Amino acid sequence: MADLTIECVQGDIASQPDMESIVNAANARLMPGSGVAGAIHSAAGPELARECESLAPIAPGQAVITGGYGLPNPYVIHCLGPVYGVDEPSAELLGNCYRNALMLADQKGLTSIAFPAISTGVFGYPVEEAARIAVATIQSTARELTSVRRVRLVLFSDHDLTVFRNALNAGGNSG
Ligand code: AR6
Repeated sequence: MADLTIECVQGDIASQPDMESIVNAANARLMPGSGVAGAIHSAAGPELARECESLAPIAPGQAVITGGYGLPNPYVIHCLGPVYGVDEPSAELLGNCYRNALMLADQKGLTSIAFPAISTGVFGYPVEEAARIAVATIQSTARELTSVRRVRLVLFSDHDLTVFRNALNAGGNSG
């Protein structure tokens, strides 16, 4: 499809009220953790963990969807990123996260989705490589999307924002 907007912003994934869905950098059990998973579960409240129980465990690259509960977003899409150096092939598994999350949002008829930098925290994925994979996968999946129109990449640090913006610019987009 023609008109997919991809943007990079600095911020907290749990504070993106204008997005219909946000992505959780989950663990296999879909339980609250640190980083992104901690922020999402604490904002959503305990009902999110209860819904997650019936969907777990998930495998690296997989995505599942739940409600957002106390979050400002109606939906959360939970992805399990690869642990860098452990889950192989890591680039393919990380790409699968972005692709599967986008396809799931699209199947639900959602128009917007916000991603954190999956796997680049506790799971140790180098941010430059992760940014290239994220941008390339979003761009290559774009033509299959029928309802998703806006993709936001939410980066926690200044440095990560610069890296993702550079990857997006190198890929021929602005943001
Ligand atoms: N909003 C946006 N980005 C954030 C936030 C936030 N609130 N908090 C951290 N980041 P991580 P992973 C950045 O560790 O590597 C969890 O405990 C962070 O700086 O959340 O996929 C789960 O339970 C980093 O750049 O996810 C799993 O066990 C990026 O988000 C495991 O960690 C991802 O960091 C998942 O590890």
